[in-house]
This record gives sequence, C-alpha cells and structure tokens, in this order.
Amino acid sequence: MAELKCILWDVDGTLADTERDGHRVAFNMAFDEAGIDRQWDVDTYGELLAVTGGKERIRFDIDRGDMPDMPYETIAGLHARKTIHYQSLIAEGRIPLRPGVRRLLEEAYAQGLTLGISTTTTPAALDALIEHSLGKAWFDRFAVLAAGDIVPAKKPAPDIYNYALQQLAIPAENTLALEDSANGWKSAHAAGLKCVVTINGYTSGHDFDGADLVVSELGEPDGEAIDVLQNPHALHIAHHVELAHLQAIVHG
Ligand code: XBP
Ligand code: MG
Repeated sequence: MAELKCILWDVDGTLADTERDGHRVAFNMAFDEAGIDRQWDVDTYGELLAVTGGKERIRFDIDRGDMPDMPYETIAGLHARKTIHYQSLIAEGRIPLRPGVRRLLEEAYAQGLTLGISTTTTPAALDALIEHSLGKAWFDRFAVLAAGDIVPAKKPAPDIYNYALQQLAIPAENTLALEDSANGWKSAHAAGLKCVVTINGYTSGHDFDGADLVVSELGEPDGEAIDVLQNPHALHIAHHVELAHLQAIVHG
C-alpha cells in the first residue's frame, strides 16, 4: 500500500483552459505578424493538439501542407514571438484557473505534500501562468518545474515525468499525476504514475481507458455534482474531488 507523497500537475488544460483562448490566439498573432497566410480556427487547433509542443505543432502543419515550409530557425523564431504574445494574453488575466485547482493545491501544500509541474509547455509560458493566474508565491511552493525542451521527447513519452521524479527523488508509486488529455495520461502512465484526468472541451472525446479516474473537473465543495466518466476505483466521489480521493487512488 503506497502513500501519496507527491502530486505532479500538467499545465495546459489541467491548471487552466489555456489552449483555445491562450495558445491558439497567440500562434495566430505570431503568424499574422510574420505575414504567414495561416490562422488556426478552434476546430483545426483541436486536431493539432494531437501534436504536443508548439514548435512541433507548426512543423506538423507544414508537413501536411497547410503552411509554407520554413527552416527550424524560422519556426523557433516564430514560436518565440508566439510565446511573447501568450505571455501578454496571460498577463491580461483572461485565463482563470479551473475549478478546484487552487483548493487542492493549497490543501496539498498545507499537508506537506510535494508539488510539482510536468508540462510540454515552454518555461516562459508556464512562468506567466504561475505569476498571473496562480500567484507568485507558487514559484517557491512547487518543488520542481519540469517544462518544455529540457527532455528529448515530449508527451506522450514519459520523459518529462521521469525527469520530475528524478529531480524530486520521489518514487513513482508515491506520486499522482493530474492531466487533461490522452497524450498527458499516456505520458504519466508510461512513467508508472497513477493518474486522474479532468477533461475539457478539447479532450472529452479522448480515450482514457485505464486511467484511475476521469472527471469533468476537480470541482468546488459548493459547486454542482461533477460528472464521473470513468471510476474503476468507485470511490465516494459525488460532488468534487478531494485530496482523500487522490490518496485512496495511490493507496490502491
Ligand atoms: C500542452 C501542449 C503545449 C501547448 C503549447 O502541453 O501541447 O504544446 O499547447 O506550448 P501540456 P508551447 O498540457 O503538457 O502543458 O507553444 O509553449 O510549446
Ligand atoms: Mg494538458
């Protein structure tokens, strides 16, 4: 029976719904600014989310013939501009945290659990979200910020979770991942972590077969009952996800 010692959080789609009104808009601003005749609409961007990483996503769109070809350096420059636009959008405070995120983070922190970030996103984009949506105090409360290109392979590869676990020196069996997408869940699972999934508009149709719990959101105690889509552990989850539920999942 394992004890829950650590929670590793995905960022985009899990901490906050950043993709549609944040990353997507920022990519389009960068394309427009560079004179590239391409805009990613909401549905197209949903398809493109199958490819993790912004630079990789642009490359994919080029390879399938929907964007003019350009060398890696140009893609990297375009992506750097996209990150600046994203930072500005986040600084405007237009992307709030998802329900229950702050509650669970604060409760876990107060109980002395180790908290970390494990994301595909560029560090500068992560920093903007921490500063403007979570609050600067969280820079010191997360024991690891594992993000972006620090590992060779992005999600669904397990690399970013393995990196975070290595930095923390905490075993996988004592750690739970919070994710929102199939790529994220596969990455956590491949690293040997239990995983709770909070779906969103872009990921509700993904296949999470084998995930430990799939819910519509973490929810607030006074909120509406959450929709439990998959719950093999059949715990007492009716209205919102509590730390005790996460502990019970890791205990097995
Ligand atoms: C989500 C992603 C990222 C973002 C954009 O990652 O796939 O690529 O869409 O990030 P996660 P960058 O859910 O693991 O946080 O443009 O900064 O690469
Ligand atoms: Mg995600």
